[in-house]
Amino acid sequence: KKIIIATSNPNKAKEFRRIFDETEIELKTLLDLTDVPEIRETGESFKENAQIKAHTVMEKYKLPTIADDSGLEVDALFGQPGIYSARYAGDHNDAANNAKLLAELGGVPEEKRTARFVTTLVFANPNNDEDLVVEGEVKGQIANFPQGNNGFGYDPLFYLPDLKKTMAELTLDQKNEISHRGRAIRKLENEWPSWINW
Ligand code: ITT
Repeated sequence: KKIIIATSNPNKAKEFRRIFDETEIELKTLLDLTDVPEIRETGESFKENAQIKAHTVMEKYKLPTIADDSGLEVDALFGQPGIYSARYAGDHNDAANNAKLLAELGGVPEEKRTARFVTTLVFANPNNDEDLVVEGEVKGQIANFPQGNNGFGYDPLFYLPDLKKTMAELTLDQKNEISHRGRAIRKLENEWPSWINW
């Protein structure tokens, strides 16, 4: 059985693969497919954008499709960068995004640097009328400088006080255990087998 993960982000793909590894499902991402349709993320929420990605891809390939729309919400920035996380500093460039985030938070003291990562997963299937939608989040704070080489995006700046590490200092498995995406994927794993009409 095949499921498409409607992402072109290789790091997201890795996190999904690790978790679906123990099943007999064959995962394909947009990096494995040809003729990928243009996806216009014009929604106003993580859920709307995930729905757009899931449905654009499902319509094209007629296969069950999961999309992930995710981002970082920083309290001192009133929830920014939010749905604009990928392109916060212009083009999708993680280093520039992190530099911009640090600049925006210049002078903000530690106790006010609270933030959360959030993800919404939308599972769309040709034989189901309604999508399956789940969310996951993890709370942390924005560090004063980047630390760690694992993960992607804002991981080097996302500090987890309980672990005394940034997300980029965790292994892939450790990240999946506590991350917004790991949590959302586990909810999806519990719910999709009884939802899907193959
Ligand atoms: P796809 O749309 O192809 O899935 P994308 O990277 O453009 O890939 P989003 O539009 O959902 O995906 O943007 C998510 C951005 O939020 C991502 O590029 C990172 O900057 C940030 N982000 C999301 N999850 C993250 C994580 O686990 N660690 C670090 N940053 C993350």
